[in-house]
Amino acid sequence: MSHNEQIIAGSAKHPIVPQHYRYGTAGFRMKADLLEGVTYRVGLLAALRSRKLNSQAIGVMITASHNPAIDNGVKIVDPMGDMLEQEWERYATALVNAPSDKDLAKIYNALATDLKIDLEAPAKVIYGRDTRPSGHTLVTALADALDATNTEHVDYKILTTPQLHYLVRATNSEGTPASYGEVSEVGYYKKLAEAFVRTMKGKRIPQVLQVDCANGVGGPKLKEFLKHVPQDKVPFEVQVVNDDVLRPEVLNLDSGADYVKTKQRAPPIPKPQPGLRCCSLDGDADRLIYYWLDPETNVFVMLDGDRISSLAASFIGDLVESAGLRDELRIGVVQTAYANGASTHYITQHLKLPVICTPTGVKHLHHVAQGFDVGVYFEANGHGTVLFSPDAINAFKKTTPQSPAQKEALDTLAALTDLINQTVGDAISDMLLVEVILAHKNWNLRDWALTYQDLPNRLVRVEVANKDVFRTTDAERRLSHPEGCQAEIDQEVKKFKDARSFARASGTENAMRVYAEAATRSEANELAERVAGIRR
Ligand code: 16G
Ligand code: ZN
Repeated sequence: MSHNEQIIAGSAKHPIVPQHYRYGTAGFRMKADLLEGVTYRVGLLAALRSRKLNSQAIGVMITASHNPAIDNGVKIVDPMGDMLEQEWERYATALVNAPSDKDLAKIYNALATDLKIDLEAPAKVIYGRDTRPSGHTLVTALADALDATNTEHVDYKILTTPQLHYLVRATNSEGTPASYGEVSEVGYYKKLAEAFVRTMKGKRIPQVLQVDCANGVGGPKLKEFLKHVPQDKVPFEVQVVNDDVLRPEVLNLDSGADYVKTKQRAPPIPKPQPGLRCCSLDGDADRLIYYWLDPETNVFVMLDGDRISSLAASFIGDLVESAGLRDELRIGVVQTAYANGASTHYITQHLKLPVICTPTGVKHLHHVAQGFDVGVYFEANGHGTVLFSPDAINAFKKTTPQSPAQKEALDTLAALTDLINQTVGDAISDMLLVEVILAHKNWNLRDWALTYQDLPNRLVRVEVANKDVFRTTDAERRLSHPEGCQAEIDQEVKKFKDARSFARASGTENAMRVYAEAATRSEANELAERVAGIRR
């Protein structure tokens, strides 16, 4: 069979359900039964991308993160472990929407011609999936696309999303001076465990940490990670809860980082215990939220992505200062419009660090963070990481220390560059980072929460006929369309103290989101309702 015949035959085995598909913020994500044909076509695109980029390995991750168990999703990972280049999202959309198997082959060939891709060049794609049962079928469709295009492929089976990102970068940097680590899942654990022990420096954490894994892939992977930390070096007791991956229906059910962040309360199971330090991962372990019930007041206190971001910026900023590198390295924080105003104020006024606001979606934050030597980025929902530039890594390793304190700071910074996942937000790695910082500062969650006080806020989802009429500007902080809408929002905001509000179209569902914050909870609620009521 010719290439074309193979592509057409494969596509006939994995038919597409006709409807309009779009490669969005999270790749293609929807009910799993719509995704088989989509995944086949994504496989074709991943093969093209590898051939375009000198046969480097491209990743494909099959997950629907915090969504319900019946959903699934598929997204592409670029060679350095970052998200698919934006320009290519259009090509993905074009391929997936091909009306017939034959049209698919035509579009595939046209893309190869337009992008000057040699279809005979070698190509490599590696992939993984979360614990959703539908992942099996989707992986089969993907593998068929890779066989049809004569692409080498490696199935890493069940992984967290950040583990796949790690593996893509490790594969492409193997044997080079920029090697990112051993090319295996175990290599990932070894790298993190070694860096964790190195940054902890023998410190012990007296309190237990309870980790809610949303009954997703994070549970088994976290337990696997802990086996790689030498027994005598485990600095704390970890209780892994909600780690049932055998009953698919409980995935993300009343648990996980998204539940905690949106409901602003602890999962009902296990029963919340006052004073217990807790954190939650999401279904594919790339988001992290901390919380506890303050034992003195019995009030639920949440430490979200903004808190992790400001904690990391403060700790790393101080280390860079002690390392004598403050004038050499540019440190900055990247947030979205959802960042609590109090966190932005704390970072700019107290930490004296610049903050840049970008549109929602990790790819935007990641890209801007790359402009700093130390770029801290987190979405309020707990997805984020810290990026170090080659200059920064070099400075940490090559600077000759003039004092024990400077040496200590340089060593810790160097270890942090290994502890923190440089490809994408990683809940396990971020959790270790938070633990290291709290241990170094000798803080409990109350100390952390006291750094600043969040402004009360409210997020509402608004059903609209067509979300696409709502267009934003200024990093989603203002509406440019429909005309006049923004003026009405401004009018409402003016009526409240310390208030801010914005409306934006969701990138993952057909709905609008309205965010409001104000001096008191009731004012934040009222402002959100009023802005949500502005319809065109
Ligand atoms: C996706 C994004 C997440 C963002 C969310 C916003 C990635 C990996 N994920 O889940 O970062 O917060 O979309 O959803 O970029 P929305 O547009 O529906 O509000
Ligand atoms: Zn996720």
